[in-house]
Amino acid sequence: MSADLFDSLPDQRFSREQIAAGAVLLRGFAGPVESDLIAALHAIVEQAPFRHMSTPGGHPMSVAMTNCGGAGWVTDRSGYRYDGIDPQSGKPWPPMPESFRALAGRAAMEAGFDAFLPDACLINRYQPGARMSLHQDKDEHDFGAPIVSVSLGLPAIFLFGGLKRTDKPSRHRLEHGDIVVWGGPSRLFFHGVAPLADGEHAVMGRQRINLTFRKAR
Ligand code: MD3
Ligand code: FE
Repeated sequence: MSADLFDSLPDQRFSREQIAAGAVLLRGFAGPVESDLIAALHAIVEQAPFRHMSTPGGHPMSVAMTNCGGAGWVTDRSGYRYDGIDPQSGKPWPPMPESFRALAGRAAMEAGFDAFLPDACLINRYQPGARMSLHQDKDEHDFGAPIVSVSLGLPAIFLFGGLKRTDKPSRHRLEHGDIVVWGGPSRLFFHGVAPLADGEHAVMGRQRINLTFRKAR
């Protein structure tokens, strides 16, 4: 039997790109554990289905959301906050799967954050046309901890601005398996997602899923 084609290549399954001060894009980092992530995701969504939450202004978001972990991000007429209870079921959010926690920890380590222990994982589902307007993530207590995001499914254009809402955003295409670690100065940069283009992803179908791991408390 011939040697495997890849035997002679270095064992590097991802590539690294610095996209801003403190922001590191690890292209393909989640690829090797894709099937574990998807299986765990199915189990979470069975207990805590995706739903369109409303902004404090009363507008339903185009992105559908759910959470796992001890703290879940929620928005309703009374504002944005982290809550241990899913308001739809009245029960705690599903626990964070070990495969999720381990992946987020390894990605943070690659970006120089040694002991990232997320207690929250917000799960965003984009169907074609769904978008997220420019915002900052400021509902967490410790801005010293990074945020780790994992993209699955259809590609999206991620918009990355600066500390001011009016800073012109750069655009980055995030694909299935890509992970970004956002720490240091970039942690409080304005960011968003352009309307999702229609398409069909071989594994995920007609959607994009984004997992964001946070230290909320
Ligand atoms: C940069 N989600 O859930 S992930 C969000 O693709 C959110 O669903 C987007 O923005 C998504 O809040 C972007 C990348 C991301 C997440 C949090 C950040 C980038 C960030 C916090 C600070 C800076
Ligand atoms: Fe955000």
